[in-house]
Amino acid sequence: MPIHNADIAAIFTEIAELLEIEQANPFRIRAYRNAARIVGELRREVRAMIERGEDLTELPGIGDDLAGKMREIVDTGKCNMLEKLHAALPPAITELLHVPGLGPKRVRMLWHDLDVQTLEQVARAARDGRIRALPGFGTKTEANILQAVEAHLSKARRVKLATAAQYGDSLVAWLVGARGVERVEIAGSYRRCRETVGDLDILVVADADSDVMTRFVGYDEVAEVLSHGPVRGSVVLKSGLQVDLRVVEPAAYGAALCYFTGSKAHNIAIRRLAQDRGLKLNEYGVFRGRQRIAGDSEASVYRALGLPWIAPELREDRGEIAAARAHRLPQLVELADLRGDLHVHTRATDGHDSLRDMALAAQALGLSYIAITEHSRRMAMTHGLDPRRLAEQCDAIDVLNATLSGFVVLKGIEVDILEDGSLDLPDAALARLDLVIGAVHSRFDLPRAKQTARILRAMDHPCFTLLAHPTGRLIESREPYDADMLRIVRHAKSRGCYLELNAHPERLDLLDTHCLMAKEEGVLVAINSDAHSRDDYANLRFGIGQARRGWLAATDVLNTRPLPELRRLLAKPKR
Ligand code: DGT
Ligand code: CA
Ligand code: CA
Repeated sequence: MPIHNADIAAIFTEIAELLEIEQANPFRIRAYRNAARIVGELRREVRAMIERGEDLTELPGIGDDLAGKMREIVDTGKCNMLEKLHAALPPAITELLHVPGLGPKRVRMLWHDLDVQTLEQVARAARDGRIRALPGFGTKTEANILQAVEAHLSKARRVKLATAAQYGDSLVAWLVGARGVERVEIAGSYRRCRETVGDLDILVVADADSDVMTRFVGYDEVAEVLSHGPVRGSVVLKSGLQVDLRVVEPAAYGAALCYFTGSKAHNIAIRRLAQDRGLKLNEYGVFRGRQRIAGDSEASVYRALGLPWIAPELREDRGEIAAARAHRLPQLVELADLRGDLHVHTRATDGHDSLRDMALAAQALGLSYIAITEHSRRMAMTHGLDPRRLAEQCDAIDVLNATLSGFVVLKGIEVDILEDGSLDLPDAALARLDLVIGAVHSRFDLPRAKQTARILRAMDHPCFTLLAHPTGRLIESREPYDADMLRIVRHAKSRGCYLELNAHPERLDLLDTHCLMAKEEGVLVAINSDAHSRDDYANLRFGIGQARRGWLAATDVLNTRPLPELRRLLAKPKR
């Protein structure tokens, strides 16, 4: 079975967690956690690297032992060490770890001191008041645990878009190889670029005698076949992701694509529109009486309803139909519109590649500039820059720029916004830079008024250009901090600052609704990769998806500007 990076990362994370429960050596635990992060963020498939005979130990933090385990996982789908850890611990222990607020330390105590091994047992122990008696727990923690366990028990698992893309891309490649297949498209929330997807909905156009359904249920990664008929099938992959497949005829392809792309709310709204015109719309086409008048392409379906084609990312029933009717749909930004990337790390801090390699890789992708924006000194664990090291990097950038043609590296910093809204580096150090990205990396817990004031004050700094990952959330694992985004957007406008849409798959921050807010307030958004290695530029694709969900056109995006115009926008006088 083809193993993806997300599978390897999940195994390493689980090993780290189980080692922590076993109270193993902290360095060992850390090594697995780091490896999980490195592999998880790697944009090249490890499987392909092994096939090409590349040396895995050249990846940062990966020694012989971890490289051996990666090969073992790719070859066998399993890791002997994890199996051994599992054998020594109760089976549901991993699930306990996935409840927010239950780290390895607490899970160990629950297991050791109360002998609870499953989520249901934890809930019962909480209801019986047995958890509060444990050292360091108390009634409040007990109530929180109960709430989290109950929420976890009822919540269906969703998968991050970038992870779904790994599974989806290789399944599509497999299906395309079936006999008589004309096209394969992933519809559903995936096509709408939602930040997480519940399942994949795949649409196939194929001849009547195609073997695509057999090939689908016979895919190596299938763990369970839920249903299997001539034109529809459903499977669960070994990763837990469900995939629904529909085979359609060419004449109905557009209507089916429309139907299965959704959203449900959008579908309902356009079906109503069809009814108003005396038409019937369903997954097979648009019908007048019994005659099909459209359906082979999406454009034909929308045309029959009197509308221009609407991009999938807009189909959430958030005003796109009225906008389409009024011919006021935005010309949405595309990956090819980006001229540069304004948030890039190198191995001077926690990145993996050199300054020069990061520049050359961006140029190879067709970009014409990047900004190097390392962490500042407060981020000690990333080896953040102090004024002296920042100055050295600026000198190195000057030297590099002299050797490049048709490409420019800008000088920047991702400076910490301290709790009081001041910046983590002195003014003199910031003054030499082309742009200053400010970021909140601490005190996510400040009350709303304080958090908002902190960010507004940071923007008052004359050097401040761009607010990094403005909400601070991590998808499915950390809530946004509490701040007044409308005030922040308006303050950015008045101070000549911009907002970032950070394209890192864990972040996708700004949220889509904030993109629209920024657009309406006239604040440009920078779609940045936050690349920590050359391969991370690939993440820009997901940032573009999120920006499109937020209705952004190329003109709403800062880094679609050619360099001279960008420089003018960055140098805007501030007071
Ligand atoms: P997900 O999978 O939860 O991330 O979200 P979707 O949007 O992919 O939803 P899913 O997989 O349940 O269904 C795929 C599409 O099928 C959905 O976007 C719209 C369409 N669909 C599903 N159920 C209904 C329905 O009851 N009515 C209508 N009009 N469309 C539906
Ligand atoms: Ca779906
Ligand atoms: Ca589905």
